[in-house]
Amino acid sequence: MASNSSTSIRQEQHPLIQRLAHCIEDVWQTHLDLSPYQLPEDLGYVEGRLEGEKLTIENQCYQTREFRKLHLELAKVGKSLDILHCVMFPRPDYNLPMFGTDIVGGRGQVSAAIVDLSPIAPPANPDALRRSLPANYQTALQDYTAPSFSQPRDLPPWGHIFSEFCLFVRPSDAAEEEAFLAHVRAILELHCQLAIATPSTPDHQADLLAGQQLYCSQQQQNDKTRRVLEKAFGDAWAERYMTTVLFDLPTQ
Ligand code: 18B
Repeated sequence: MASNSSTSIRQEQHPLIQRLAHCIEDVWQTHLDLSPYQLPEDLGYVEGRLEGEKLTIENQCYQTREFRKLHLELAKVGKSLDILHCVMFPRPDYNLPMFGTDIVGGRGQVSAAIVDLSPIAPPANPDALRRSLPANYQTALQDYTAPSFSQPRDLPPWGHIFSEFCLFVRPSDAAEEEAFLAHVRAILELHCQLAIATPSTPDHQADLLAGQQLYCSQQQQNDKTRRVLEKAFGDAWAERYMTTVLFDLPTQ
């Protein structure tokens, strides 16, 4: 599945990132029927320079019956920063949450590891602050015990898009890295299994698109991501990349 170039960047990355990338591809291939997805031309493999260090980005993208876009991205900034980014965008005629995960590591240590199934549908109760997960996801996630970590991290102000089940930590040792990997695999398998069992319901598309729009506009406010891209490629390029590759919306 991986191209030769992605094999090479991967071999140099933090072991947790290599293993998570492999895990995501494995779960996708096992559970989903993948077709190619065309990224904007010139944005599949990108190189820039960040304060003298080379920034390399490699993207893999697929689509399926239920998902408009499955995006797995690996990025490397010199020897100091390794990043894995993955988002699964549902088609708007499927009432599914957004799966997202991000790992940021450098110099042997992972500083941020986050995974969530984020709610997209309008809240069941109009007074509720958060959008809501489909009932079958809610039940499955309530029944599942997530591992605990010694260094949980606080979400930034734009992070209200995430669910109550969001896990955001700094893994403190090899055992916690292992636990994070197992947790992402469990969440991803659950998501793929529930997604393929979910029927298409065309009548909620406008609401579901609005939910994805909110998710993307909040993620676009992540200044830490933007800064890395701006320093290597400039402001306009970073804006284009964040809105067309990382957090784009369906064109319909
Ligand atoms: N992200 N991340 O994907 N980000 O893309 N990421 C950072 O230790 C990149 C997602 C998320 O505390 C950091 O603080 C780059 C998805 C959250 O203010 C850096 C790319 C999710 C934070 C980057 C990338 C997500 C965060 C700082 C493109 C969730 C904490 C690391 C390849 C589903 C934000 C640190 C905060 C942090 C960089 C979340 C450097 C360049 C899908 C919440």
